[in-house]
Amino acid sequence: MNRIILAYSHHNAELAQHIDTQLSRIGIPFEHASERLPGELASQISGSGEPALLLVTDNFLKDRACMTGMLAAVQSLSADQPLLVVVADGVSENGQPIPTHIDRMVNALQYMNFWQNAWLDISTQYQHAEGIEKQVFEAELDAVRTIANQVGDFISLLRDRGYVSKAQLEADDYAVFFNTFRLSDWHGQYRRLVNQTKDSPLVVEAPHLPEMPLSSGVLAPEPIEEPELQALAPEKSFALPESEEIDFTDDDLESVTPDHTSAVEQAIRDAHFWLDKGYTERGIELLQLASEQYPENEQLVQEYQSAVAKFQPVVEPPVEPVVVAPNPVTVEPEPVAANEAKSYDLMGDMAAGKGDYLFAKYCWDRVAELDQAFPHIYRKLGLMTSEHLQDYRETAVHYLHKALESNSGDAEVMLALAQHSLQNKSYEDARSWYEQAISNNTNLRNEENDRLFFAHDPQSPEPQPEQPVVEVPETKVEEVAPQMVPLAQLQEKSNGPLVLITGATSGIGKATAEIFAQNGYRLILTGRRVERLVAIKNIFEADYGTDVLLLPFDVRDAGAVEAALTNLPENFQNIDILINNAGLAKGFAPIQEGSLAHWDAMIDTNVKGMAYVSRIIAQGMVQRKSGFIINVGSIAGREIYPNGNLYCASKAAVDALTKGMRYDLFTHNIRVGQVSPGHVEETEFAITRFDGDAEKAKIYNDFQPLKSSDVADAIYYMATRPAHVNIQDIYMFSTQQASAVAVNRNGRAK
Ligand code: NDP
Ligand code: 8X3
Repeated sequence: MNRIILAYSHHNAELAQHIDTQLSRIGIPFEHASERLPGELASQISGSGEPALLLVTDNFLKDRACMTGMLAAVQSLSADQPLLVVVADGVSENGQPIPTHIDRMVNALQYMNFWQNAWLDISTQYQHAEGIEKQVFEAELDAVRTIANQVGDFISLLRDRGYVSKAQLEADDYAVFFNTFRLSDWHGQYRRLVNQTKDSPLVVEAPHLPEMPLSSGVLAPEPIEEPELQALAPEKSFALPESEEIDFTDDDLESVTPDHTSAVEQAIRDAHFWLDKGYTERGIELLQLASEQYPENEQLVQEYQSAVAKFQPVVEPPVEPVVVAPNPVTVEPEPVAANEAKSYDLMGDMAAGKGDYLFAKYCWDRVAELDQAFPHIYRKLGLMTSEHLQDYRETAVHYLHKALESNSGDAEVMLALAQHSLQNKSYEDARSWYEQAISNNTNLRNEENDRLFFAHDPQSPEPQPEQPVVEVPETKVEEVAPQMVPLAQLQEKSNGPLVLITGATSGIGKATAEIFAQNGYRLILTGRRVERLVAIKNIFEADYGTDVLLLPFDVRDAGAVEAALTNLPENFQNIDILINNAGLAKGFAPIQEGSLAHWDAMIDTNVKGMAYVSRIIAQGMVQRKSGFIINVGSIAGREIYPNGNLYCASKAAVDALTKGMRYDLFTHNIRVGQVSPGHVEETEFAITRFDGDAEKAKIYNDFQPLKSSDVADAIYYMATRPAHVNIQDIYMFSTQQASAVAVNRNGRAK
């Protein structure tokens, strides 16, 4: 890594230039990225592989080119691409500052609203457009809709990752900047330069940067005269191990190496700086890093322990199940989740008010996921979906029943259920719901409803209409009623087998989710890309009537895994089948050239992530004395191939974990098996392995590999054997592959 991407909206170029000017005085090389420069801004950040400083302003959050793909770009940054987010005032057209706030979810609402309105404006234009112009508007509508859907998540992501204000950036001579990019030595140089500049401006004042057009790419750092450099004594500062430093090439600066004692002192000083300013997480992290590096230093270890004892409860509030406390005053709702639920609720109201019912459903679904007990949420979902989203009828019925769980006498909900029953030709149910509805609220009784719901009751005292208003067959109730009983169906479905699939956003995981959805299973789907999960859920609900719970989390984050899996809604707690699929390969290099970040990503995801998820799910399975865990291993766990080193090691670990878990669980009546495929296409495996390099990722062009659906098939086969059969491993290749290194690449066989 040789540069830092400085990304911003062109409206804020002046601020970006100011930061560049300040820091390039000591040779920090920035590359400017804005929506006005060639290439999509998001891919300038994610595709570069470089660390980035992102200036988030009101202009940025309201700019289509800035926001397109930005959520995915920030999510996709690898562990060795640090990101510093600086939130700063935007600029109005007449140069006035526009404050930018993202610290509360309600702030996000403002931006969600902005994009919703933008979408509505464009859709009005779209309606009046014709021909090619219509196509342009169509593409625009898609893009703006995506941003409207993502802006809230983007702001949440920034809040989760952490950000600083412009003032915090500039505090203590850009300390946060140097800490984020792990440039402690450079911080010393910078502080010294700033002090020298103050003391004797004529000698070391930074020369003015030439007027530089923003399209100039890497801005050349202002040269610092040799004598000035020598005058800068090495700062005693905490430095991370060399391998974690960014590889800048200025030899003079690299020669500055701190001795350990002073490094420890500096680490403690820096940590106190952050702790005192309220950045407890950052302070503790610094102490932790330093004490890991110098474990023999007692003072450091003590400092770390006492900081953890003093601040940790604030940093990581323990995730506790909600319990009914004797004194309601002491049960504070978790404010962030509560705010978020409120914001999505409002967002849903706005969308429904504007007739965007699908988006309203999405928002209210999020509310229900965040807080099942959110007042009236299922009522709203049920009534709106019943009235406006015909394709979601089964889902609507599910919502309505959930609504009755919190208010069993809700007459409007009952009337909606009566209408659904009528549509399903369940005339007895329809009449029964209607009778309950009108006995709870007589205002709902009218002639038309009477005609509708009593039309097929031969016992009914009500007058039979000559021409029924709705299309109903002339058959008798007894003949048709048994055909469909939605409530019974629903109960059967919500008691049906439940499958949790990790990494369901693409490839094998997604194909596996689909085959289980097609066969009537209920699903819990996980992965990091929320928008993908939402799209999959919507399709499965509409096409297969599947009950889907989405749990977006990173399997590498043990805390997130635990929080998600130990707080499952009641009807999603008894997981019958766990499919541990989330995994990846990163890099393809001999051991001596391997990237530490790649190695960490593979071991943390493929091995530790799998273990984190299995540990929690196995606890419930042991209690229930049933369950099936299927791990997605690989040929790479069985045969080693050149340059596969750490990936192969991680998959060999999956093989070992599979066997180990089987030993631990078989006496509890739990089956454990794995599927070990060779090359599989229709996945993002290769593109991920080669860091987005599409050329390198073309590894399946000259032969026919397995398809993701083939592997899904095998998994489904394993999962559906009789209870006494445990298939331990399915080792499968395409016909044109004989081993890890023997592939017939003479063209795709038909
Ligand atoms: P994909 O890249 O298409 O799918 C990988 C899935 O894993 C995605 O859904 C991704 O979701 C998820 N994932 C990755 N990292 C994480 C993480 N940190 N937290 C949560 N989810 C994560 O590739 P495949 O479908 O090919 O890969 C699935 C499994 O199959 C992997 O274990 C892989 O090793 C294995 N495999 C693949 C073969 C192949 O040739 N394709 C052959 C043999 C085995 P998101 O990015 O949204 O988080
Ligand atoms: C993926 C298959 O051969 O690329 O596990 O390792 S391979």
